[in-house]
Amino acid sequence: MNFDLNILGVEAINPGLSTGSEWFDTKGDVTASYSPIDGSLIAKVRNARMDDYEKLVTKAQEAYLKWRILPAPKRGLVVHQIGEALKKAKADLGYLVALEMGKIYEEGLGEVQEMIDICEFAVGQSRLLNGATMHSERQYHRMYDQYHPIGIVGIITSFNFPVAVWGWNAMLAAIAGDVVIWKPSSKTPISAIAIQKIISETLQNCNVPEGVFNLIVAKSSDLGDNFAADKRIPLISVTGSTEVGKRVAAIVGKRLGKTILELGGNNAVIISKYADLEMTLQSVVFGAVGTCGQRCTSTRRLIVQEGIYNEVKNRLIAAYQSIGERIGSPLDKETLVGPLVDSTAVRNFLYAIDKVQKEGGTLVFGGYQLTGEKYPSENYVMPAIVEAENHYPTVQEETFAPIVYLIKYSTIEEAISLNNNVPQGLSSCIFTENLVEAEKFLSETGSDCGIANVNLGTSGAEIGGAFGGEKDTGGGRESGSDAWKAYMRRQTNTINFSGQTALAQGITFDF
Ligand code: UN1
Repeated sequence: MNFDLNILGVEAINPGLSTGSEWFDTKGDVTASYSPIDGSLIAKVRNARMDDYEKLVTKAQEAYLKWRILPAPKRGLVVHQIGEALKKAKADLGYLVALEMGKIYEEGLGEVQEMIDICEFAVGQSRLLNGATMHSERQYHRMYDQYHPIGIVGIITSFNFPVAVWGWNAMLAAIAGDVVIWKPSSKTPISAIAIQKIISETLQNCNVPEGVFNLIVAKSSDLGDNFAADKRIPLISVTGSTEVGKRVAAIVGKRLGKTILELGGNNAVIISKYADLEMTLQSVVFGAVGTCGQRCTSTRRLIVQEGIYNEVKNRLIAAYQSIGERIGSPLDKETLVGPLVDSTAVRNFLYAIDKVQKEGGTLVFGGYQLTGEKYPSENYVMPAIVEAENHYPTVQEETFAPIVYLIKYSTIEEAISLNNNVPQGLSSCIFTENLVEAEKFLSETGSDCGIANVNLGTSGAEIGGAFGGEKDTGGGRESGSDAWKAYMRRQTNTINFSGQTALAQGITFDF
């Protein structure tokens, strides 16, 4: 590896707190970020502690008073400049994401592109923070709703998309007039530090007050619950496991704060006998093994029509065999699958493989750790294919690793019911050329997920659509469509220009 972190402004030891362009001497202990690729040290961070956090919140509160009165399209211009800065840094940042998270370079670039896309989306949205105008039931009254900024938005992100998820949240929050405090995953703090360095010049050039784009690197054990409990943060957006989401939501809920929850998925692909199998397999393989199975949208279950089950199984095994040759360093051009993020993830992978077999599953491919010269750390695994039944406890859980469960069905109704019969509800799809099946899958009696696709996979959503899911996935929506509304408070306004008092519902109250 001959990548120079200085290009992105990252130092050997970095402070864990920034309010935009300024960095603060944090007082916590130093933690190191190691690459999952080969265990080499990337850089270190001095964690923030609660007293550091207090300084940050004070700064954010002050900044909010200034930022919220800047007209939204002007805030959009700042976001436009952030997008330009990210474009310039795309190659280096994509590399750093690959280095720190372990996804292949191509996907690292894709992740940065996702951020650039949301910047462009947010710039347009900054002129479209529209509310509705309603007709009043009272004469000479006008009624409308409008959206105002909400205040400080806490953004808790996970390791698997170490930069893009911040982008989805922060760019919409920024055009909405909010200020953000970003707490990245402690597995990928250096990517967050690089982002902060990349945007800092832009923030200065645009005269953005310190305290609008804040970053705090801290241990969850120090900051986590305090952050969630802080009444000064009206909205907390969490991307991560269902377990983490439930914990944060309970704390935020207790103070009646708001949350955007984007949690675990258990995403299925229904493969109908009417599917174009060539195209289906391509999508399925990317969804199941891409990012080494570490997307919340990764394909975890294949629900296959019984008439084509054996053919799908055999072709899938053949595809996995060729993928097996392309596992290695994500920085190598030939690689399609990099390592898991750390040894805990490997343990969870092996544990799930073992457990599902005890429950009755049959391992038909992979499912083991890879060792040898080609694998410079202990984090590489051979993606697994397991024949299983939907109700097995392991199949019902999200294991953040490349395991795909093969499940048989006979009728489309049964396939839809299997798709829905898990606690999570993020992404789903059906491969079919049959219109009736496709429409059934998308109808109110179809998929119960936040994302439902026809003839394309479960992962790789575009930013233009609202992103998120139901049930244990948490119900939140980020990114496109009208997800921006979650970052604002709605106000209903009625103006009386009749010169008289008129009560609604025709009530008279004369005295
Ligand atoms: C995630 O895994 O947390 O649809 C997000 C996708 C990406 C985002 C994934 N656009 O797979």
